[in-house]
Amino acid sequence: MSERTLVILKPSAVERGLIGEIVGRLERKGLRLVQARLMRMSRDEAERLYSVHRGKPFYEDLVRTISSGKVVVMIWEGRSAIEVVRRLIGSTDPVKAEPGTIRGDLGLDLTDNLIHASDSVESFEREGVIFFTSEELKS
Ligand code: FUP
Repeated sequence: MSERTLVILKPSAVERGLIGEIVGRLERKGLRLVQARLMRMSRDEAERLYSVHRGKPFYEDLVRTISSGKVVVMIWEGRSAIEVVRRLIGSTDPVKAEPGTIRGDLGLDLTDNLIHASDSVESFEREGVIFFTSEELKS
């Protein structure tokens, strides 16, 4: 079933010039880009995105890192898009991410692991509205 997912290229991916590489991988898989915005994430948006991690030792670093520079916030669509994107991205820790995945091939740092993607329909519904209007989420 076709579904949508939120993907965020973190500041390190943008600074390192990896937008084309990562977007290309998602496109070549057959996913369709339906929304994209190059923007600087506010502290408030970062806190909302990572609210489930509040209180954890890496929380401050996580919020600071993702709001430290420009990010690309996107919505991708396709068959089982949430699972497909998570598999293309690889494990949270780039040290453990399989070669062939985005984090496995291009990342090394744990907190600054290049990319974020929704891990469930519920996460997408919670995260999507932080960055896109209900109109943008549908069109
Ligand atoms: P993911 O969904 O793969 O991005 O992973 P999580 O939601 O579990 O974690 C969110 C972010 O917290 C990750 F991008 C990396 C960071 N993190 C740490 O810095 N240290 C940890 O021990 C776990 C996660």
